[in-house]
Amino acid sequence: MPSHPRVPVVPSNHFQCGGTVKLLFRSKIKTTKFIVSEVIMTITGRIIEEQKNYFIIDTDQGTIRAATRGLLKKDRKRVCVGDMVDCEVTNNDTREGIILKIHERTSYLNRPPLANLTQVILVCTVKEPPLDLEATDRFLVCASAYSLAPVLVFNKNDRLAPAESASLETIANVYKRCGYTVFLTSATTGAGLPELMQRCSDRVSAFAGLSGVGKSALLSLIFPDREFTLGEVSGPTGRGTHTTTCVTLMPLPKGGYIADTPGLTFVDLPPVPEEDIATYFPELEQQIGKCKFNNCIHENEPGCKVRELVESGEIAAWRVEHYLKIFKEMRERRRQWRR
Ligand SMILES: Nc1nc2c(ncn2[C@@H]2O[C@H](COP(=O)(O)OP(=O)(O)O)[C@@H](O)[C@H]2O)c(=O)[nH]1
Ligand SMILES: [Mg+2]
Ligand SMILES: [Zn+2]
Repeated sequence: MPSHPRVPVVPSNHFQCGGTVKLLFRSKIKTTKFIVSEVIMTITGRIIEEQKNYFIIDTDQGTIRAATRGLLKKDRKRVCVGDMVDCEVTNNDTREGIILKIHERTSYLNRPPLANLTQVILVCTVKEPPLDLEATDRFLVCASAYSLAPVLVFNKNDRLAPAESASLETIANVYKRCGYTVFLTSATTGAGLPELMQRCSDRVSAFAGLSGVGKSALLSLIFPDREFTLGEVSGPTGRGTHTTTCVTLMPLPKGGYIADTPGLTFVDLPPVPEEDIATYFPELEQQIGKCKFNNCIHENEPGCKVRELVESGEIAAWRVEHYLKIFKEMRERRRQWRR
């Protein structure tokens, strides 16, 4: 028997060392010799699916099925799809392991539970269903309030008459001037798809939008090997007939994931102080401090810089209208809490 710690021989079917794989050694002292009794391999990955007693973890060495018994009880309850975790691989043949640690999250949505989402993609159409700019602006405020980068996709562009295309162009330019990322796509012709896919790589994205705008059609182009039901009727509210309780993250070939959350609506704004609402409208945020009154809400106060820019056509009047509507709603909400 050697008198030194034995160097463990990692069987060839084990993970290769490197990348995010770490090897730890649990040694036991037996008389005067060290004998490596166990090799613990920890690997970092992202939870992409929740199953009955397991989570499916996507790692750069393939997927593993991991239980949460390595976690404290309070952490076991909160772990969810999207979380980055460290796992101990307990059986490399069956690709099983246990989760040891949850990494800190960058964002969290609770309905459906989803951690570390980086961007939300609002799919809309000019017609079928008709474009609702107020809902679009609410969505943008909502995404920013949750610290998620919003992306706007105007789909079904193959269906537009020249005049409709021109007015969409005007609207898209308003959003682009504000600094938003905008794509014009068609799931029928594939137009705009490469640009949208490029934007999704290395990010964790979720699609949102009304029923019928073409979310499933776009996803079926992005993931040709998966099945998506098109034209699914999803109830009078457009929120779907059944609530999605479990989310799955679909890995993209070039890195990144897209969540299959058909029910992500984002219509309920989180509580935000009304005076902060302007900071969620980039073109209004840029005017902070430029109005005559420093508490100007840009409604009809004298010396309002925002009104001046609306007059000169630099700021879209409808954006300011939507801002004011949300501002007043938030003010009302806050007054009600005070009662
Ligand atoms: N002409 C045209 N039809 C589309 C486009 N995208 C989706 N559709 C159709 O619109 C309907 C609703 O699409 P679907 O993907 O199910 O919408 P979802 O409810 O947002 O998932 C289906 O019949 C699709 O074939 C598009 O870009 N152009
Ligand atoms: Mg769908
Ligand atoms: Zn003002």
